[in-house]
Amino acid sequence: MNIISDLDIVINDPKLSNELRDIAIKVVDQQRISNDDALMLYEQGSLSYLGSLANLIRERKHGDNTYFNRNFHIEPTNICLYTCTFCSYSRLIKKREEGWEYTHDEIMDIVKSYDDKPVTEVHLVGGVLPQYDVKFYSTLFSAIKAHRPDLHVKALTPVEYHYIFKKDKLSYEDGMKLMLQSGLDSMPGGGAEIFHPEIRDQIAGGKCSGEQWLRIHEVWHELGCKSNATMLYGHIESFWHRVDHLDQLRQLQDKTGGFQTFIPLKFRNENNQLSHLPEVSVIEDLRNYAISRIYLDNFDHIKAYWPMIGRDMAQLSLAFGVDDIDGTIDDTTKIYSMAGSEEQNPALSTEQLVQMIKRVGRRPIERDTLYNVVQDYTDVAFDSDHEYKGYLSLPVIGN
Ligand code: V47
Ligand code: SF4
Repeated sequence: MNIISDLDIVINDPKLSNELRDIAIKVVDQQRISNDDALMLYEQGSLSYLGSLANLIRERKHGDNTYFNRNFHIEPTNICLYTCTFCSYSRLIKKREEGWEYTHDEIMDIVKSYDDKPVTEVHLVGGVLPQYDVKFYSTLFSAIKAHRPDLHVKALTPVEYHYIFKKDKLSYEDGMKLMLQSGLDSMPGGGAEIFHPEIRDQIAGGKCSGEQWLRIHEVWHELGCKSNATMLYGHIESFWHRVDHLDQLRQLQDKTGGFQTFIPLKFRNENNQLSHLPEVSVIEDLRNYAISRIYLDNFDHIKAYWPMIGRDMAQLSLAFGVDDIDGTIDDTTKIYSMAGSEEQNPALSTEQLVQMIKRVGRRPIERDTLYNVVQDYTDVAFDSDHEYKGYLSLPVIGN
């Protein structure tokens, strides 16, 4: 039987321009696309075209596997020295009494409150304050590891590291080595925003530059360690700024191979200085996931951060190149709820996450932070399975 895939239909569409057809052929032939190609995808690629190509890559790399982990978040403070215009935290510096600044012991109490829970990762990140210096974080990481050695510490971003190393007159190399020795396991992808100074200076002035962000990840990778990368899109940037951002990530990944996951972060416009900007549409979100998947051929994973975009969009994103939907996040993460994210109380049990993935015909795989498989839930039944009467194995776009 000759099965015509969605991809064949897209490529053979007589209305498709020659340029877009050539890019599609490159993708099918597993060739890298250029920056000009990426710009054309942003400017002209339809949702169905991009989705078909991104899904082809996603399924080549991972089949139906869809990864998640069991983690919890700690935000040591919601007050920050910097005043990034997109951020819903920074205004609190003037009203410090409205915020929180946890001590070492208070953070350890949060860690200990998960002692009887099967979490594998703590994701620790928050605002930048002077009392949180090299000594504070190195002592904290050591204490977490001493208390629970199996818990993966994914903590801080180059924004904090650049600030604390500068204060202590430490080089990036010496600083990151010290963090590794103290118990840091990996670095999350935050603080990247948009690298190009034309945009970065306007939305994130004063904090580490794009170049410094990339250099700290490079140093960390040279130590044999892993990290993630993000891009905050949908505010004042143009498409070419996004391509420039992706280009710099792809180049560094060619050099080090240390990135695990790319996480596009949609700008949310509540309670910040950019509230006058409309948010981009869900179509643009899906196009952006797909283009990221197509362009970043050397990244294994593309993650949709469900607390930010909501559960329905997270399900949809799995047909547009995404293969990871982050964790169970058994906590209330405030950065996003303050910025107007879809999920005001972002907590999902493992069972709910597994169901979410199964209901769009994918295989739920619990992973640890480094993508070792913890458990394949494909054949694990839950009591709530009978509640869903829909089609459990939806055909997905592309083949
Ligand atoms: O760097 C802040 C973003 C990031 C807003 O590595 C906003 O696994 C949208 O990096 N609208 C931090 N985004 C979060 C982050 C992250 C999240 C989940 C998983 C991982 C990972 C990393 O949040 C910041 C900034 O780019 N952010 N404010 C806003 N209004
Ligand atoms: Fe501070 Fe980060 Fe918010 Fe910028 S995005 S103001 S560095 S918490």
